[in-house]
Amino acid sequence: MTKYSLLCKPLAAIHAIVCVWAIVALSACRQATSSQAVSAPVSEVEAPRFNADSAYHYIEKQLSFGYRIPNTPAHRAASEYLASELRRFGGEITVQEACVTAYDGTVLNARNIIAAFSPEKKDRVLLFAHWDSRPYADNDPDVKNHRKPILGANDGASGVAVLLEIARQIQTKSPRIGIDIILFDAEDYGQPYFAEQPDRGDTWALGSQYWARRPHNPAYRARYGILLDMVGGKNSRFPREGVSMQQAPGLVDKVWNAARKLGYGDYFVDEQGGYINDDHVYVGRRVPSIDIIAYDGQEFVPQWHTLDDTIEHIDRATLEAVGQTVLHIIYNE
Ligand code: AHN
Ligand code: ZN
Repeated sequence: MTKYSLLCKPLAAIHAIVCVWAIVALSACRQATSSQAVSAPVSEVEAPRFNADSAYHYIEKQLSFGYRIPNTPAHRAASEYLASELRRFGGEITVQEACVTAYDGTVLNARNIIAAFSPEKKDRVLLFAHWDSRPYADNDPDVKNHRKPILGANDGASGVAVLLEIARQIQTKSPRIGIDIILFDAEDYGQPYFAEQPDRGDTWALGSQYWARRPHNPAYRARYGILLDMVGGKNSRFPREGVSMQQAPGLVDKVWNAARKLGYGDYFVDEQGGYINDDHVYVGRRVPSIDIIAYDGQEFVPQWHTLDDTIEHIDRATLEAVGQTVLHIIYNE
């Protein structure tokens, strides 16, 4: 059974959010995951094998809908597909209709797609990614493409695909804890450089901002959250992201140590990354969260916000490194 939250009232979408994300990051729950001990032994429970072919297929399937841009038929159709897959894997589905206002005043009918696995369990972990794709290729080498939409094979679809494959695995063997998966909408509708409006600074991650203000369940709790963003690029590197280190340093240690022991140390490098304004910043107001995101210290992947963010640049090996690591973590809670 799917729960739909109330449809939007247009006026409710006019809101002023005072949001300085660097401050949020500094003030967010610092010690919440300090009990996730760095030195905890890994590998007591063998996690199921993550199937990277399956995850790759979920990327192709998302791209087959076209651009997943809010207020378009392709976006709506993709949302139905994602909700139905998560339901098929045994998730209890809530589609949160979120009316949010974009940088240019456009009211977006956004949808956060939420799946609860073993909803009766009190002890829970939250996994999340964004499922929308960016309307602007504003980092494309050709300036003529800057107002064209991107397919978002890596930026969006890769994280969702890894979570769909994890959901499929959960159905065959249940971890001890309950898992929630949230696919956030309207992450990538942030203000482009060519916009005339003054930059409010909070125009990214609109779906997760909405959820942080109005979670689908007001009493929602989870031990911690893990965001997957751009987890399918060839030879990607995931340094320890700055906001994650502030919000949940123990969890960062646990995930990066597990990855190294599983043989994925070339991906999960022991380096300090930048501070990324992403869904984990806003989710972090409720649940201490980290971001696994490809970043080379200066830039995201070369195809980031370009027309080249396509399936040709997706590498199954990276999907596996991330998927297997996250499976290991959740099966050892
Ligand atoms: C900004 O570019 C402001 N934040 C990175 C978050 C992002 C964009 N993730 C994917 N696309
Ligand atoms: Zn993006």
